[in-house]
Amino acid sequence: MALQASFLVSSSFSIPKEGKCSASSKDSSLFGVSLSELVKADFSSSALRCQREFKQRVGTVRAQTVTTTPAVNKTTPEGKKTLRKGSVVITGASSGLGLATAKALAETGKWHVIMACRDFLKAERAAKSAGIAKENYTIMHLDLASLDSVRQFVDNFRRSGRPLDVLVCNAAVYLPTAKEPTYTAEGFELSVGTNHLGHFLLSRLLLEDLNKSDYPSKRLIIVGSITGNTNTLAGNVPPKANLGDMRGLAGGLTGLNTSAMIDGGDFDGAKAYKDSKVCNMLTMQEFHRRYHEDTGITFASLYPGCIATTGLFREHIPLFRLLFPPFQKYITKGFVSEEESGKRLAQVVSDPSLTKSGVYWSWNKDSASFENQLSQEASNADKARKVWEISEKLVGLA
Ligand code: LMG
Ligand code: NDP
Ligand code: PMR
Repeated sequence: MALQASFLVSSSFSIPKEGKCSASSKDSSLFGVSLSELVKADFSSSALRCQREFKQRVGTVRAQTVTTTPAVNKTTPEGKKTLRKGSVVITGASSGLGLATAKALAETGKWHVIMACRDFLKAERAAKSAGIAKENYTIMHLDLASLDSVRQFVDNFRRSGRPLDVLVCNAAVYLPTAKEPTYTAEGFELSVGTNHLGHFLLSRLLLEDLNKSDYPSKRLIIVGSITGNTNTLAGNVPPKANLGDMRGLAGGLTGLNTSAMIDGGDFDGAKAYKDSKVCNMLTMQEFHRRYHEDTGITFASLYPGCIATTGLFREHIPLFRLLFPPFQKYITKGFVSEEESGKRLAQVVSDPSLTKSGVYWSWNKDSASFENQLSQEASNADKARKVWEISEKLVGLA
């Protein structure tokens, strides 16, 4: 229903082709140093330090035989090698950005999409109504609000025998009107538990599978957002993201003896969402620092534009849902259609020119991609390490 409603909304307005990213849509050189330079300068020593750890944890994978179809498996009569179909897992592909990305990739005929969704029937209906051809997708159950379900998904995926070439962590919940926190199966506040911790466990486990793939460009993508970045106007709309000293996260976000919020403050659903997006962007960078050099995997995040018609706003008050799309279209001009956002994320999945790791991608008003600058907090290496270390304890990896 939410999906149909959002399609109705989007088709009843004229949709501009390009999204504009407001304050953030400036070149990253605005701040003098590009993100890539920062990454090189700050992270080379920690990358070396982490190589050892990586070899201990993941290195054994290399010794195993790869049983999947070789990536380059056909030779055309002209002697050109062709690539097998890529295999991409997209979480939350039953609506919005995830569905649009699945459609964009499937339509190229070069990708098989594993739609990792919590509601099988909804996903099946969504795939059908989006017109995705049967042979181009598989739906597999994944509820990110349960760590058991994440582990079960990983087992099922491995049993399917498919290679993993790209993982897209896209699913999210946004609970702006909630007065009290709600919780995941393990008792973590639901927004951070789903958007960050569920994806954290999933991507840590599937790193091994990505590493096994012989696909020429392997990628792990975590969807971020402008609203988690306080170096933009949108990121300064209260409540602002702020992880503080992470005392709430360290306490497990239980809302019992500790706060349900990462910074230990009072519960605020909109802030919890924005904090979760900061965690997503920090996690991407920590992956990059720890594993890029050794694995060659590209780690990336992005802000796809303001897709004001998606199910993300389903919990917001009706007046907001009514006014938000025209506000973004005509006033901020940050609006982007679901279709356009899907093309953007599909680019980050498969475009041969977007292989750089450690990057937060955005698009300018002509829909051209550029490396954007993250806020101070969302690019703080110490915070990234701390989020990583606390999160691995919470999800049972350490
Ligand atoms: C808080 O709400 C929540 O309480 C909190 O829980 C959390 O969710 C947080 O950050 C998330 O939000 C704040 C929100 C609540 O209020 C706002 O921030 C107001 C902005 C909402 C965005 C919609 C703006 C709508 C502007 C209307 C423009 C329509 C334009 C069409 C134009 C076409 C022209 C060519 O508030 C709401 O959710 C309800 C929204 C109430 C709207 C109040 C309207 C004030 C409008 C002032 C703008 C004037 C613009 C005039 C435009 C005229 C153009 C000619
Ligand atoms: P939607 O609500 O349309 O899509 C979110 C998806 O996540 C749905 O498929 C939903 O499943 C799924 N999901 C929610 N909870 C779980 C769970 N526990 N387990 C598995 N899947 C779950 O929102 P969007 O498409 O807008 O959001 C996609 C991503 O884009 C999010 O990461 C969001 O933060 C990001 N983003 C969105 C922006 C926007 O303007 N909309 C802007 C910037 C970033 P179900 O269909 O079953 O509800
Ligand atoms: Mg925001 C100036 C540009 C701009 C952009 C690109 C966004 C994106 N927003 C902008 C501006 C403003 N917003 C302004 C000036 C206001 C005050 C009127 C405003 C308000 C606002 C609200 C209440 N905006 C919101 C909300 C939400 O509830 C959304 C949110 O914060 O979700 C966490 C939201 C968003 N604005 C955006 C984007 C992309 C969102 C969705 C957030 C996300 O998915 O991360």
